[in-house]
Amino acid sequence: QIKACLFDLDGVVVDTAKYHFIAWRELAQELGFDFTEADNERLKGVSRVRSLEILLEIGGIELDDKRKEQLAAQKNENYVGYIQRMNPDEILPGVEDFLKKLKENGIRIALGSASKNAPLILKQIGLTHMFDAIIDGNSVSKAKPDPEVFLKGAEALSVESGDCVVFEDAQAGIEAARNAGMHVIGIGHPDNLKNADFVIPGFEEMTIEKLKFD
Ligand code: G16
Ligand code: MG
Repeated sequence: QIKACLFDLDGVVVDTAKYHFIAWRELAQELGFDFTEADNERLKGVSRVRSLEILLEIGGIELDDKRKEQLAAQKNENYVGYIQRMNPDEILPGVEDFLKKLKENGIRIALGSASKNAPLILKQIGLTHMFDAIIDGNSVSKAKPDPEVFLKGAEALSVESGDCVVFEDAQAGIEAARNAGMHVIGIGHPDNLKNADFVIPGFEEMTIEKLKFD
């Protein structure tokens, strides 16, 4: 019996990856190299600091920690400029209806995101009130595939891991959910999401009836 649903943010509730991409690409260009959409795939679900390291690796650039901190802050300032202009139209199709159905059925809802900007994004899209707990990059110290973010979510909701389902669009997030001992539904294409209970293209395909696992 499923008692709680835990949602990743970027790629599950909203597509903030496109804003991350613009902001990272601007930084790369400033540093004198190009950053493609294919490169951006490597940053999905990955923390800000680690994302910068991958970006610098792509550009073949080595910098000291102080400079890295400056660049991460600069990228974030730029990124926040984009998300400050987000609105409820950017909620991915079917998400809001599914959240409402969960509430009607007494199933608890938590956010489990790597982003430190998660509270701002939820505010901009008007969904803050739908979440019973918000666990984000400000409250975790270990990145996915470490299970910390989802274990904290379950704890905040007082629900056992085995009674939780995680919705994830990144392989590291699927692994994190598995490491937490939770069920996991992939959002996207099955080829990119190994080890999920099943994969759906989006929430228009999701129903309460599908929350049954043996
Ligand atoms: C999101 C994105 C990542 C991003 C990370 C940290 O994770 O998928 O690309 O690097 O958050 O974001 P910020 O720089 O805002 O702290 P998730 O877990 O919501 O998919
Ligand atoms: Mg994600």
